[in-house]
Amino acid sequence: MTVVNETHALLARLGVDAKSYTGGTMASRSPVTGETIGSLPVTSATQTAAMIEKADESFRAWRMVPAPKRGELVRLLGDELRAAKADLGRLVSIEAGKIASEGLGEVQEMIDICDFAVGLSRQLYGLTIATERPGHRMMETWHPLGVVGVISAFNFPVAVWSWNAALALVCGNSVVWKPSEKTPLTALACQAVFAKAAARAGGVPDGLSQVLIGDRSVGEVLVDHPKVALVSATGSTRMGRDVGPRLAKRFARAILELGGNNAGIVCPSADLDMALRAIAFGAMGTAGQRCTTLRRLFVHDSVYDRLVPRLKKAYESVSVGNPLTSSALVGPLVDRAAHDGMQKALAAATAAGGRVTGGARVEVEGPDAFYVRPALVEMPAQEGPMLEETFAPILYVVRYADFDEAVRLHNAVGAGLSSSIFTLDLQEAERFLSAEGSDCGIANVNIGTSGAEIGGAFGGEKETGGGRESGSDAWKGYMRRATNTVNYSKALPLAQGVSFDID
Ligand code: UN1
Repeated sequence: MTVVNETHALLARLGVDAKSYTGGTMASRSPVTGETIGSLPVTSATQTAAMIEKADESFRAWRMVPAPKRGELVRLLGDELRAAKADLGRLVSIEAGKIASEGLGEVQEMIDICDFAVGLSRQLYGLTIATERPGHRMMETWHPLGVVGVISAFNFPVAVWSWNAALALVCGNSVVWKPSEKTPLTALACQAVFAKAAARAGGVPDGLSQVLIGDRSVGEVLVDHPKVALVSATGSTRMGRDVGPRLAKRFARAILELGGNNAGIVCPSADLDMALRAIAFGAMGTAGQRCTTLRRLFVHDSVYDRLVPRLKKAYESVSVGNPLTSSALVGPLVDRAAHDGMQKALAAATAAGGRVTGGARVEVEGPDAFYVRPALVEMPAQEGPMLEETFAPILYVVRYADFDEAVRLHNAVGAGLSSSIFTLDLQEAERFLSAEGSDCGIANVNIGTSGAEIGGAFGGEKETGGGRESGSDAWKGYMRRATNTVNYSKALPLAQGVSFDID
């Protein structure tokens, strides 16, 4: 079966109407072979505005549904995702180029966040706070926020929507999603799976979850629309620099999950076998196209010559291939631009004195598919392209002698998403996690930078945008907080001892 035939068979099984991916003007292509797998009708600006109005209406009904009942919808969504896991995971592999276990893993991440959100639907707690006034009670109440806009990137085409949607829905919001124009078919599939859950749940208002198909201009309507209370946007720092100020201008909320330039430090006491595996997955997994991909590595002088030659060997031997027909560990880059960006960064690294292992294009599926051998670059110092995120499998390696200097270099980039240290020394580990250690939103010990679980808050600092999605108390970003003070006394004492007596 050709890739396009398989795609259409999967979409049909997942419940997607063929009209939504045939005969339109926006092409979806599979990075696996480079072939066009769908032609989608685009949502116009007028349609987008009408959909947002619909979502607002839907929100007004949904916010009155008790949260545990809202949780029941998300439970059924998780149930439908379990049933659809194999098909949806395969579709992710086709449209985003992920290897099978990563395509399936992404759907598992969706199932996990649904389970988390179901529990949360009975735990949207506020505090009760001691008041200074007699006969008074003070408390916090969390209310639904409104229409939540989601803008997602190609590299996690379905999981990122689910982190936002599962929380937003139990919190009483409606969701309007603008997926990456590189991965619209997986978005249509999620919407079809959602529709199945909604039909089973019953009583779900129309327009509670909607998908916009189009490019940046469609996203801009979402960002600028006065009825969108929050936009959760995942993508480049450049995109965030545009979206953030636009939202701020109209005082809408933003959850930004932008670029990462994640690093690891390998200390003298590190378990090198463990570090090797963690580095290999972190740097080469998903062909280097995760926000959390390991991009910089600082290796202590005393272990450099034991670790780096082994790493090089792994780079030379890792299997690169078609993720649909082989068990290769590294699939394709998303497109030509990704490939060109990688080659440009490698040229700049060479010019800066870097020694490159790997990095060349690998012929797998013809001229329109962009497979590469991951690149390991030994750099004389942290400079040039190492300071930027290049969304491709390039790992820059630098030697260090002094722990404080390694931490300083670690933090000396714009982004602040994920980080890790490999050490068996308690003091080094704790210092890395302390206030003077890693400045990232995620800091790990003896684990790579990527592959976070949904239970923790996900996101980062500095140019990563500061937003948090997924677990912990990230749900609070999707609700509005009201402070309520109730006077059950017969007097009216004023706070701070103020007197204001009228006769
Ligand atoms: C992303 O690349 O945008 O931690 C998200 C990870 C995944 C999520 C990555 N759970 O690598």
